[in-house]
Amino acid sequence: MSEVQNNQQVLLEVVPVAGRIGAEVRGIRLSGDLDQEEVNAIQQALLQHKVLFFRGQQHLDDEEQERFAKLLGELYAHPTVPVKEGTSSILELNSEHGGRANSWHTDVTFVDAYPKASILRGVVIPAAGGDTVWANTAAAYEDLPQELKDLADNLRAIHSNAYDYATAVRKEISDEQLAKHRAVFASTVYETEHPVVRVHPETGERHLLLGHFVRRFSGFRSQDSERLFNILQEHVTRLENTVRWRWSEGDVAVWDNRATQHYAVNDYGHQHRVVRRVTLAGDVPVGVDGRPSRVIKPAAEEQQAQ
Ligand SMILES: O=C(O)CCC(=O)C(=O)O
Ligand SMILES: [Fe+2]
Repeated sequence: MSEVQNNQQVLLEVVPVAGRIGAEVRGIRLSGDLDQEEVNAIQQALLQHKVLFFRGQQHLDDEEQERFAKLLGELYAHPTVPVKEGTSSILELNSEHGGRANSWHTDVTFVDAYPKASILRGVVIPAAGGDTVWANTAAAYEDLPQELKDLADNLRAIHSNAYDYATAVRKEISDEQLAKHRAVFASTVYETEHPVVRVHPETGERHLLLGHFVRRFSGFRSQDSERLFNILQEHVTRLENTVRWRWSEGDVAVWDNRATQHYAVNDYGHQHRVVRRVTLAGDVPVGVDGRPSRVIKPAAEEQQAQ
């Protein structure tokens, strides 16, 4: 057993929540003042369990959430959605302003170096409903028959922020609000080609890299793309590969965004729900052939102009 694992055992109580993904971490008060051993133990637990839950962190405010996040990596601001006022990187999802992420995705995969992790804090939580579900994209790959693995290993997919918003049921917000949200979210159109199987830079595990930002597979007709996407994506979201969290105010979830997809269940009607997210800078994925992702939009000239 490595020293880090020893430390993890000594410093943190890590209790798995589901069989294949997710663990609750007990006995730690999150802050920007954790020591290096504690930070290492959290990083190790995160690689192992892919999403960690910390209850009872009501003492955190925006600033302290960012200070804690900085211990795990470099803060990353969303490329199009403005950060919450007074913060350097916080994205607020407020149910009253259309912040209902009820479709399966990995955060910000329309850029090449998308975030390596997200840290989400429950601020206002409905009395019932509003759970979040995460899926293990390595288990999804491992479940595939060898022939499908071979196929996926060689596929590339185009991800874009100009995706089909109408696929998520958004009856709680008006068409006007939806149009406003879309105008901000896709104010600059991003398009990136990623390998469909990403090799994790720290664990070496293979992951299906899909989710709702995928537009099509490179070189495929759209109908073929759609059918094949559904086959692979359904392996990700099989209930066996998921963990579901019932939030309380003050809970914090940290996920490895290179190893998971997530879905915010929109079952709480007009009750208020607010969560605040910090993301950490990630690196450019590589496929099993070692080929990195490739930016398509904005084109190099446009990037310089911005
Ligand atoms: O509202 C949630 O629980 C999750 C929203 C989401 O997709 C995110 O924070 O990245
Ligand atoms: Fe998300």
